[in-house]
Order: sequence, then structure tokens, then C-alpha cells
Amino acid sequence: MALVEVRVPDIGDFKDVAVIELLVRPGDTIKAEQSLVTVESDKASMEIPSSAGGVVKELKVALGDKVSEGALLLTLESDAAAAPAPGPAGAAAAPAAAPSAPRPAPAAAAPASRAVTMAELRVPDIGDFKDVAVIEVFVKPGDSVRLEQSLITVESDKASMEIPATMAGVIRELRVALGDKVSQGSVVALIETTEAAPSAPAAVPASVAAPAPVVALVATSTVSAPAASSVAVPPHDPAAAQAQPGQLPHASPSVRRFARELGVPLNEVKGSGPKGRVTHDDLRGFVKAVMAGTTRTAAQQASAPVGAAAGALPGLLPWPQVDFAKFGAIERKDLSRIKKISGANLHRNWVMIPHVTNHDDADITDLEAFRVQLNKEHERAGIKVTMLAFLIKASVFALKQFPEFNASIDGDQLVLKRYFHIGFAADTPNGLVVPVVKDADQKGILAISQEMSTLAAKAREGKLAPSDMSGGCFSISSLGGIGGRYFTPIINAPEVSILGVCRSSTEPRWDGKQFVPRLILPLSLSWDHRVIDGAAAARFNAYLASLLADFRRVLL
Ligand code: CAO
Repeated sequence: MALVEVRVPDIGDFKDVAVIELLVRPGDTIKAEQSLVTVESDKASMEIPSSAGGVVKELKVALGDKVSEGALLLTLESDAAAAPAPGPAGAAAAPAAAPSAPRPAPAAAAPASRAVTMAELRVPDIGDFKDVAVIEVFVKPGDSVRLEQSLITVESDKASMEIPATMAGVIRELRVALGDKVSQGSVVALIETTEAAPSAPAAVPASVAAPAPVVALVATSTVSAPAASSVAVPPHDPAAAQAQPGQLPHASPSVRRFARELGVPLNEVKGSGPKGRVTHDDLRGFVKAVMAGTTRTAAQQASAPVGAAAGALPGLLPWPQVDFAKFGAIERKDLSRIKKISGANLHRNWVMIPHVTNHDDADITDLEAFRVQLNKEHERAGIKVTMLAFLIKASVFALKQFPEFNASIDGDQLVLKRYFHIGFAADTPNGLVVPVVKDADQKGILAISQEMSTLAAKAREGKLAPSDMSGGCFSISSLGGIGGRYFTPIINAPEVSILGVCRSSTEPRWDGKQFVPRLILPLSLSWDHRVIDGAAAARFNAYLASLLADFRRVLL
């Protein structure tokens, strides 16, 4: 066994190019010609193959390092016989079979003519790239293109490159489509331009079809590297092309760059292109889905999984995958949009907020009598006063008394609100929504009742505007019209507490001398223990119960 240094071979004009992927790790056994790293210039990426087989001893480059020809990539414990003779710099050098890198034709120094009206944009000298597939088309007829703007991406077995426009103008006709095979000289598009036409490089035949002087696409610095990359790229090795350590899916350099700018884990994006290639549209679709909460990155799932299908928290078992149909007939239904959104929010809140729930009872015997009386007085005006309206009003007074309940956490700070917008959970055919009664401190019970019934009707019809559901300070979830005793409502972040209310019932209460029948309302207050202490929560509930028992206490 000999220790071999594997260096970057002659890669043409690729100089100071960034290492964007490490495809092997120390300890890996690799074959000769297996790709080691991917490097990327402005417009092209290429994989650098190993000149020898063996066991990777030490990586000498890291992600982000800039490399040029001759740079040391790694050391390899290699069968001396298998390793090719070291190059002049003592490197393992480029694959022995590699021809010298064809250089791009230099861009024309001086314009040959002006006032060109129509020209052909051709594939330049791209070295050994022959019959390579068009995998992305960036322009369409009518598009105005800038000089050097990418027109198409082509891909060989191991490298891809973008072919840029050599002049500005308007694309009049596309001559290639996705999947077409192109080689040097293939016409990419017809462009209408008023720019000076650079002389065509000798290697590229001039068109005879166009009426005006024809412009062949000259290789610019941005495409020169891939031409050289054909030197470094070994023949296609299906085994090597599959999941090597750290390998990312196929994607053009601009897609990779865009993904890095956005922080998108490219290996999680499902590619729709040939060989699962990730396109710009795939990337956009992924970002949109993450923003909408319908997809989560692996990192997000690890930090706070949402939804039954998400991965488990570290240390937790994954969600059970059961074939329910094995046990009987089933029916599958898509979750409604509201359910998906509210479910994701509820799950985040449940996982991220340390909830505690205090249960208490309020004697609402007198308040209910007052409410019934009010409804008799106002039934002609069509106003129905509900218990929930009194609860909203009583909550405002309690929030004034205990300001930390009317707050939100913002980093290391507590934001205390001087306004009183109270949300109430409304059950709708499509799921749970929380409309908000704004400035409830400035409204009377009748106004609150009216507003609630308007908001509840809008909720049921699915007509709530985002503004109807924003700005809440505190929420109330009333199941009073349905039933139950107590429950643990989930805090509606970024609020820090929520009141759950169940059905009132007549119960015996000791008045000091005897048991008397009283109407008792069960209260359940969930609170965020990062902001609120248990004693404060117990006092909040007790104060709320005392107000509901006798509203005159607000005057104290
Ligand atoms: N105890 C006993 N009866 C009560 C009550 C209580 N705490 N609260 C309301 N009721 C009675 C009302 O008086 C009314 O009776 P009448 O029809 O005889 O007048 C009946 O229950 C229905 O009330 P309502 O539902 O029309 O009015 P509301 O103000 O109580 O509630 C609303 C309005 C929109 C909150 C309600 O319709 C709703 O959607 N509740 C469900 C909220 C929910 O889903 N919470 C759970 C969230 S967590 O998943």
C-alpha cells in the first residue's frame, strides 16, 4: 500500500472554484474515477474524480474551500500498482485517459458588424460534451435576454452547465426543447439584436440560414469550465452516481446556488427533471410548501414535528404506520385547509408552550337570571345576549387586574399590551377558527353580543377576513352550548393564556347554614408557565369567578 496524494487535475479555466460537495469521507473505500468533490464556478459545476482506487486517509479540503488545478484534495492509501504515476507536482494527477483540456474559444475582441437584426445562438465549443441533453430551458420566445444570461442547461453523465447568451436581444425562436440532445454548433435560439456581433470562433460553423450576419455562440468565461470539465469527468458509472456519502441530487449550478442562498436542503427537494434532477420550479414549490406549513424540512421535524405524519422528536418513536384496511373497511378524507393550518398551529403551541391548566367554578346564578332578563328586554331588537359576552367582558377586567396575562413573549422580553382584543373559538363545518372582538374594554355587553353573532355567522360561512382573526390578546373557548365539565384548552400563541368554559349546571352549594341550588359554570384556565406562575393563575380564576358571581365588583 502506498500513500497517494490526489490533486485537482487540469480543469481548464476553472480557477479558484468553490468546493460545494464532499462526496467521500475518511475511511471510505473508493474506486478509480469515482467522484470525490463537486466544484462550482459562476455557471457550471463539475465533479472531480479520483485518479486511483483505495481507502481515503485524509480529506484536505472542506466545503467552501477554493481550489484550482493542482490543489490537494485528499490522501489515499492505494494499491501502488493501481495508482497512476504522480504528475509533475507529485500529484496523482488527472485520469490518465484524459486528453488535455480543450480551451474555450476566446470571445471576439472586436465587433465584426453592427445593426444585426437576427442571429443564431449556437452551442459553443464545449469540449467533449457531445450529444448532451437539454435539461432546463430558461427562456421563451419574446423574452428579452441580457448578455451572458443563461439560456439552457445541458447535462452529461457527471456535469452540467448553463449556456449563456453572447449578446443581448429578444428571443424570436427557440430551436431546442427539453430532452433534445445538443453538441457544439447546435442552434439554441434565434435572437433579434441590435448589438454588434462578435466574430464566430473558428471552431463554430457560421449559420447559412439567417438572412442577417449570423452570430455563433462564443464560449465565454462562464462556459469555459464545463468544456474543461469533460476532461475530468469519468465515464458514467451508475453505481458511483448513486447515493454516495454526502451526495446531493442532480441540479444545475444556479439551482444549487439559489438553494444555498435560501438555506434549502437540496437533498430534501424532490426533483421532477430527468434522473430526479431538481429544477428551479421544484425549489420554488418546496419553499412555498414549507412556508405554507404543508411540508417540513428534516431539521424542522427534528425540532418540533407537526402533524401525525411528521417525524418524531429526537428520542421518541416514529408515528405508527398502520394498514387500517387490514382490520376493516375504511374511508380516506383529505383534511380541510383550516384543519391543516389550525392543526399545525395547535401542535406547535402544544409542543412549545409549557401549559398548565387550573380548573375552578363560578357561581353564575344571578348573572344567568340577569342575562335571561336582558334577553327578554332586547329580543325585539333581535339581540341575543349570550353568557360568552359576559365572559369576554369579565376577562377584560381580569386582564386589567393581571397584566401578565395580556402579554406575549418576544425573545427575552415580555410585551405587555394596553389593548384588549378577545378571541373566541368558533366551531365551523370546516374546522376551528378564532375570530377576535377588538377593543372589548370599550364595548358594552349588547355590542359585544351583536359583534360576536356577526363574527360567528361569518365564521360558519367561511367569510372571516384575516383581520377578523388577528391581534388577539386572550382567547375563550366555550363548549357551554355543547356540554362537558372541564378540559385543557391549548394556548393560542403568541398569547399566554386561554379560558375554557363548559356547560353550567345546577349544583348544591353550602351557604353556611344549608345546601342551596346554584348555577355553577366550570372554568378551565390554561397558562404559559414561562410567563405566569401558578399562584397568579389561581388568583386570576378566583377573581374571574368573583366577577361572574357579582359583576358589581368591577366597581371596586
Ligand atoms: N352553560 C350552559 N348553556 C350554555 C352555556 C354554558 N356555559 N353557554 C351557552 N349555552 C347555551 C346558550 O344559552 C344557548 O342556549 P339557547 O339556545 O337555549 O339560548 C346554547 O347553549 C347555544 O349557545 P351558542 O353556541 O349559540 O352561543 P355561545 O355564545 O355559547 O357560543 C360560539 C357561540 C360561536 C362560541 C359557539 O357556537 C361555538 O362555536 N362553540 C364551540 C367552540 C369550540 O369549538 N371550542 C372548542 C375549542 S378547542 O377545540
